[in-house]
Amino acid sequence: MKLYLNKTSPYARLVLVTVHETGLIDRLETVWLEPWNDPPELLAVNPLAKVPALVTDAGDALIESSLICDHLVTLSRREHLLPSSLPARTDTLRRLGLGRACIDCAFGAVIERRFNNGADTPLSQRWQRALPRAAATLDALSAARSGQPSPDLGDLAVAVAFDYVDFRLPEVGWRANAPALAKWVDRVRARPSMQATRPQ
Ligand SMILES: N[C@@H](CCC(=O)N[C@@H](CS)C(=O)NCC(=O)O)C(=O)O
Repeated sequence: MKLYLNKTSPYARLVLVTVHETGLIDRLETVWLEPWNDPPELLAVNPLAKVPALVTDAGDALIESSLICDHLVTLSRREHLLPSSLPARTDTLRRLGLGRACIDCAFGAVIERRFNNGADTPLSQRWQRALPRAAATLDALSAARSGQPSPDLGDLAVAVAFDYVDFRLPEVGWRANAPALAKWVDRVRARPSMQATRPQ
């Protein structure tokens, strides 16, 4: 398998963390590139010029981080990461959706700034305001997660999202709203998969 990615993308990080958690790291070839430059090798696998993109062993190009993670979990048969039966699957998908949406808000706010000479726009402000609210919602779900021996895909998405917020938007201050979530994120963040993929 070949994964196209860059160092700071939280979407790419979620996929790379999942590669570690599924035990598939030895089967992975990585192609590091800058998507904003529209590199031809990325365009050949993703016409939208975004990372992550995964080319499977069968030669199929997959895009969209959540879908790539779903593929990796299925391939690895590590069911605890994304259970196949209800209601456990719904519970994981609910947190995966919230975590991924938080990545959208945080990444969107950072990109808005980048394209406006570092200034916040109404959109970037709106997305930053959403993050503490989402943290409060996730906080209520975190107490049940803290008893789990290992994280699922929902936990990984949430941890990647709020680690990215701490890295790029420390002023958001989501922890005050969400002490249980903060504790759980810190525990997930200590895992080798998260440590090996820290943005720099
Ligand atoms: N919904 C996509 C989002 C991917 C995405 O926006 N990636 C950024 C990471 S830097 C990117 O490649 N942006 C380049 C662009 O938007 O042109 C996913 O979940 O994989």
